[in-house]
Amino acid sequence: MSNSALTSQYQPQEIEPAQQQKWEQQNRYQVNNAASDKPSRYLLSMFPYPSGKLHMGHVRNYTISDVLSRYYRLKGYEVLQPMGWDAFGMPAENAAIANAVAPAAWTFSNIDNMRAQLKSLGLSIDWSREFATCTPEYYKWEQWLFVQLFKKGLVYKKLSTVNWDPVDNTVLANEQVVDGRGWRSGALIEKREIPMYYFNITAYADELLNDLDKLEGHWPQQVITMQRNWIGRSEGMEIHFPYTLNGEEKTLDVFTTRPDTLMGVTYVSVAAEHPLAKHAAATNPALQSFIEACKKGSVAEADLAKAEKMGMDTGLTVTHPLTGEQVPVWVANYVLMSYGSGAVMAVPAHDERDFEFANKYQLPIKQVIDLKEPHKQGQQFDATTWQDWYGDKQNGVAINSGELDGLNFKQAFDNILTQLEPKGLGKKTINYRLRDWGVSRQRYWGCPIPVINCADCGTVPVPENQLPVVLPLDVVPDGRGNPLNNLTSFTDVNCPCCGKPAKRETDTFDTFVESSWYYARFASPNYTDGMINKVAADKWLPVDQYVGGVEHAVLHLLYARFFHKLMRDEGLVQGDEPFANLLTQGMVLAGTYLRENADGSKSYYFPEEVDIRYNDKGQPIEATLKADGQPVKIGKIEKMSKSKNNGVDPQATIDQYGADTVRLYTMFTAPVDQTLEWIDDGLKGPYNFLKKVWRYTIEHAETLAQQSLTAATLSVSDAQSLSKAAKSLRRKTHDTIGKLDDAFGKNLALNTPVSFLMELSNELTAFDIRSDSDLAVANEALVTLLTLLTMYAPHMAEVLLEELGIDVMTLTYPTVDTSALVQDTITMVVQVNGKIRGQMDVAPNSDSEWLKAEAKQLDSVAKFITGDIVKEIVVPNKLVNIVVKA
Ligand code: ANZ
Ligand code: ZN
Repeated sequence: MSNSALTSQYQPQEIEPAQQQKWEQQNRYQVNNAASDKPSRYLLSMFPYPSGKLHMGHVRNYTISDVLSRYYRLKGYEVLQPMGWDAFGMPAENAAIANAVAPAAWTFSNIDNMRAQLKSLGLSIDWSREFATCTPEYYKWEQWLFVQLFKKGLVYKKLSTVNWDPVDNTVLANEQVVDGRGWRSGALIEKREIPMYYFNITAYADELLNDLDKLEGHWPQQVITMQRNWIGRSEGMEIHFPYTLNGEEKTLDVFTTRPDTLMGVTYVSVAAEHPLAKHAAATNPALQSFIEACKKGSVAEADLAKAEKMGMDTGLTVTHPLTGEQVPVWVANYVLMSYGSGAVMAVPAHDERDFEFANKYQLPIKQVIDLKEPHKQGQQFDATTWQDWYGDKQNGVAINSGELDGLNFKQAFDNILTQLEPKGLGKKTINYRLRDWGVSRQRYWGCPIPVINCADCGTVPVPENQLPVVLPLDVVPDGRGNPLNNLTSFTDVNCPCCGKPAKRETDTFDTFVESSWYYARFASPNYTDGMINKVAADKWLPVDQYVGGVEHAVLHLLYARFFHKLMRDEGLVQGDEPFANLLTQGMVLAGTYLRENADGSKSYYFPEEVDIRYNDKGQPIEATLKADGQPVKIGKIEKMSKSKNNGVDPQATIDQYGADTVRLYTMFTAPVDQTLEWIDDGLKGPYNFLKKVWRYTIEHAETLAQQSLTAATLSVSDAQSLSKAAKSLRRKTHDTIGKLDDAFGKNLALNTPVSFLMELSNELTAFDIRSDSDLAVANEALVTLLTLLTMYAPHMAEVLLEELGIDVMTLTYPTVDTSALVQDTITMVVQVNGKIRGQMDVAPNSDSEWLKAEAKQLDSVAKFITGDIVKEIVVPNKLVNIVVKA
């Protein structure tokens, strides 16, 4: 029974912190790893980098998984929703350089701030599982896995090129190189080759590709496609072009997906780094400088595709494997050393890049594919429409190709293979665009790579009983190299093999390593006997629903999928995939206000700095700067970002309206996977909705108290004899229960339920209580509304349910009373010549003839039937229209 302690005013600032404190004291959202009869559900949002401040993207991300978590709890699931920190990475080092504060101190104080902000959102998180990836308790286990993989040969060391800043004596990440210069020193960047560690992800390429089939329908199609393209499987042939060098027989190997065009090869092109190019350059200074120029440019594939085709003849030739003719070898800037074998058999008639190149350097073009399609028959090959001739494996047949003539792609492929394979000049191969994953970073703030370099024994993994290799914390990087290199207490060790003095590796892991397995660690975050406790992993994994930004569609998800398979092969986890379902939430956008400066640059202003006039749709139409009263331009609606000054601070918004309103607003404004355009004014709608529900509940509680009734025991009896209005409210109540269930369970539509709840609330507050049974119906509607609202506005909904004397600990998802959904009468409109003249209450789906007769008998209708009836139209369950001759 309520003893109404609540005021009639909705005050989120009062109730929210109190609720959060209560949940914490009750350990409400803590789950354990013991077996249970309840089904389990693991909901995970991509964990944040502790930058220090929550942004709206976080709010949206975490609210989505929280609403789902609360839904599954109501449905009787045991729900795990954890939170942690992706805590290594460059921003901490940059902050250290700027403010001379140790990265660890900076990171942990940021974590404290962000944890408090997350808690103020009222997320139902099991905080007992929280961890930061920068702690040795966590990264010990990725060092351990690295050592296992090293032993298995799934990790190896290879020379690779890095950006070297010769002034700061440091390796720079690509984003630290601005216009070819170091971001701090301004020095011209050089390329250097240094040894790096690689994870052999290509060994899993086929599995990573094939298992995408299992995710079909559970992940956004776009993400699956991006993963497929990134892995980039190509089936083709490796073809060998023989040549003699200094009396030695050699072959130049090319990878091609179109061996059927072999007879159209007019030259062969190799990458600038190709050994044959180097060989030719030794005696050709012009070629040497061309090769040097090629190396300077960007190595990004996208840039190469855009760059102008450039090349140079090496003067060397190789032998065509079918005709025995000599084919010239060119160096070309569009050939990648890292793909296939770094050499291409050029077929300018049927490949766009070769075509462009051949035209530029006047190399011959030879058509070797014709099309079976009748309209193409006999048409002369036209260089400008070469695309029409290219790539049509289904319809193309070989021409100008000797004995291959008339064969289609498949036939030509097989024919060439049978000719070349016995001579060792060709074999079937599969190539992947995917490269092995280079994980070495020459940075301090990361997980130390657990190896020791010994002059005698080489690369020695740190023995398991010496793990973790702990990162020293009392270090402040200054931007000049990795400070670990100067820390002899860290570097100087004895070789675990021979005992002689050796050097510890100072490179650290790419931070993608930490984020590749955190989801699994959440099952047993404090486990000290291994990477993952198998019992816990079996209970919780895979993640049932993963929620995050589409910007992680390629790398993070690919690496996590790879790690899951590595851990599976270590016997740590079951199943092949880490994330059963994926939801990629849309970005949060906001309007921008700016001025264009004389030099073409733009100054962006915060909305607070601007006076804005809105039209009645809430769109800004005019803005002036408060400081000078002069106009500013209303810019585009863009992703919230620091550079555009259009970020809305979640904390300020929570302080003003309360978390429940912010949660409702972010869920209700747009479908979860689409962009959300933030409009401050928009918060008023959900806020007023909550206020109204609050007021209604307080009044309802008073009514119950006056009659010595309780909400928990009051129930609707004899539902069949209710008034029409009461039946209609009951129908709305039960309809809403079902609709929300569908929205959550089937479509992950989290926006529409809010409108359904608002509709239910409107119908409830408009409902006139005239009897005891009416009161019971209103009570049922209200309890249902509040129960469903616990998902979106958990603080307020729980406080109000308790006010009504309902035990929130045993709350379950309401069940639909299907009998309440049955509509025993419906109201149909009657028109004469299209004008509404009356209405009638009838049984749904009544017979049309009967309806027409009934309609004509209504007094209000009959008096307008003044002439002959020419037509009678019945729209089932809606209207009857009688057309009368004038
Ligand atoms: C002859 C040919 C004829 C080709 C034709 C295409 C069309 P995907 O499908 O992406 O695997 N290629 C091979 N190695 C290369 C390298 N290192 N750098 C740049 N290009 C390279 O691409 C395979 C095709 O890309 C191969 O098939 C080869 O050109 C080229 F009508 O060989 B093709
Ligand atoms: Zn040694």
